Amino acid sequence: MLDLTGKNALVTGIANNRSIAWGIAQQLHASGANLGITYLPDEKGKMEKKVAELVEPLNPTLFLPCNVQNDEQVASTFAAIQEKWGKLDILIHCLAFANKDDLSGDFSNTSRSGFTTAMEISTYSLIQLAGAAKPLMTEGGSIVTLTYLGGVRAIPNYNVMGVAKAGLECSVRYLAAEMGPANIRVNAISAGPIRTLASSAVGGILDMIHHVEQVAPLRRTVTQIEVGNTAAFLCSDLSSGITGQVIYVDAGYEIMGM
Ligand code: NAD
Ligand code: 0WE
Repeated sequence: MLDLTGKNALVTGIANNRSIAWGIAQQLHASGANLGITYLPDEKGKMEKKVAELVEPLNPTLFLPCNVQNDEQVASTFAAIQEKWGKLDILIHCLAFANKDDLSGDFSNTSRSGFTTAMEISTYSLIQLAGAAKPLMTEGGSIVTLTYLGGVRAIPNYNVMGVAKAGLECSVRYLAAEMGPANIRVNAISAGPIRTLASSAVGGILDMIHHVEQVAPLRRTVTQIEVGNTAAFLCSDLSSGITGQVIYVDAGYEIMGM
């Protein structure tokens, strides 16, 4: 059975009740995991308050600010895990960012700084967090990140994020190869389009969702909870033979040619 009792899980990427990370956190909690939650801090402390209220019912035993562009915040996050938990079993990497200008128009207009930003926050952060998690995963572990089909196919407007996701999926393979001997598994979930804070800021997302509803074998999109259930599986012993993979949770859309 799917049982995560006794497992310590760090979940990044919760911004609100539509976040994919929120669906994942709920399903890890339902499976018995002990949760640590990080949030992206802002100047006014609004995000801290909002996320704290949201996650309270999941009884997190760690709640920390962690902007992946800030090395000190990343270091204190893992220092707190070491101090409070002693070991880490599960890391959920569920964050991405590109400048809005780089998510429309000609891909060939992508600036050097826009490319760097997307790669640093959306791709390097997995390598960074996995590297910090590795020494704490003393009894093995599971690392799960979120990707999108735009890393494999040319999806209109996904542009520089597609390059970032291709790098992310490749990083999953290199991290899995490195960490397998320590019984740390690394996998990605490729989710179909879901309305979230990040996706709603993108023009045309509703049309894309409508298209998926017509074409995907299941004739619908997926929910954050369905992604959360696959994440719980990938974090549990039920998936003990799976590493380095990209698993599609997309109502089957990826298999279709027309
Ligand atoms: P979301 O806006 O709820 O989550 C994105 C998160 O990234 C936010 O919590 C934000 O605070 C965080 N973030 C951004 N910059 C950060 C930084 N510098 N440091 C720390 N955190 C930072 O949107 P979401 O759709 O739930 O996105 C989560 C993940 O799922 C992303 O990797 C995204 O690419 C992926 N994904 C989303 C969809 C979709 O359609 N929504 C589909 C496939 C994959
Ligand atoms: O990965 C994503 C979202 C990525 C994202 C979204 C934003 C919007 C607001 C990264 N950075 C930003 N920066 C902002 O300022 N998805 C898979 C959702 C998504 O985004 C798209 C999509 C889909 C689907 C962008 C263009 C086309 C399709």
